[in-house]
Amino acid sequence: MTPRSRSSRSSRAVLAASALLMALAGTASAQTILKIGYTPPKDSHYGVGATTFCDEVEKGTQERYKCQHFPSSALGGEREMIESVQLGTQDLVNTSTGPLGNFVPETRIVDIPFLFRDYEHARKVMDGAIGQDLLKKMQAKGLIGLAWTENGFRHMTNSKRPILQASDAAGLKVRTMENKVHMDGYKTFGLLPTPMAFPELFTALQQGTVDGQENPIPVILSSKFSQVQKHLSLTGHVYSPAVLILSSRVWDKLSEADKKVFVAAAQKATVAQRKRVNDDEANGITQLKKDGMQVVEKVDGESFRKAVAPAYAGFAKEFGAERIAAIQAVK
Ligand code: EAX
Repeated sequence: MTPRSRSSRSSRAVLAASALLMALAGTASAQTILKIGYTPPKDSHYGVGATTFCDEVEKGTQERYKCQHFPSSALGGEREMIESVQLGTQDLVNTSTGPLGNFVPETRIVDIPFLFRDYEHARKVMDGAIGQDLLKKMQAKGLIGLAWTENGFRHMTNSKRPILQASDAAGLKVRTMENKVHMDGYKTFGLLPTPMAFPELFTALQQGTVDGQENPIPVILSSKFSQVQKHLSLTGHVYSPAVLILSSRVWDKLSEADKKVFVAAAQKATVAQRKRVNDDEANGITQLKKDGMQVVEKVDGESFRKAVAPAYAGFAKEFGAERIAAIQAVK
């Protein structure tokens, strides 16, 4: 063997090795890990929605995108997470509309108490032209609303007394989300609204900083509020939408094909998350009773509707009476 052929053979080997290294490095750098956060635990409607979304994105992009989950407020409350998604330091959030109106004022309209008749009505509005238009409004704020998921109809819990009608709610100090529309509405029930981020809520209930709170059954269940609250009343006083938001920093880098994958994945997440809401609504009350809660199932809803009716004048002024009417008219 001539020295020359030996050197060419070893340089071929070097080339092959470096090609292999490049291929390995290529694989590694082509995979993007997306950070997704939500306030309830992984075993909740939010976790189900997030997991469905991530599985679909992973499949649809041949694992070029994967998720890392941050459940149980590991990245902060919903306001903080929306801020981080806006900055691009967090990629995704599955959040209620609680603090969203502070970023995208147009979305506030869906937070009006007693606006939606039932789940069917609410889902139809969110999936229809009105809801889809609101998703688009987020874009100007660096937030890509991929799909409306769902939190659920909110009910009141407290440590003081059963709430059968609005007058029973009067005087209770109740934690609310950082949401002015909710607070304006709840004041008409006589409640003393105390806005607070979700991560602080369990301790506040435990220590008696507030008498009560309001949340959908899936949140009451997954956050174990039965440990710190005696009374649950099925007031269903407001629908709480949720939304899967992607940072525009990620969105802007996606190919057209990947954008379609992300949106379709979010729509599948919506179906899965709502199904879990349905299941929790169907089975959760029995569980909460077993856990020791006293549940008022037949609440005098009319007394609440009557109380909030005068506040609708203010809502009409803020959002336009015709916009409110358009939502109510969806059948
Ligand atoms: O979105 O803050 C709340 O009460 C929300 O319902 C909760 O974070 C789930």
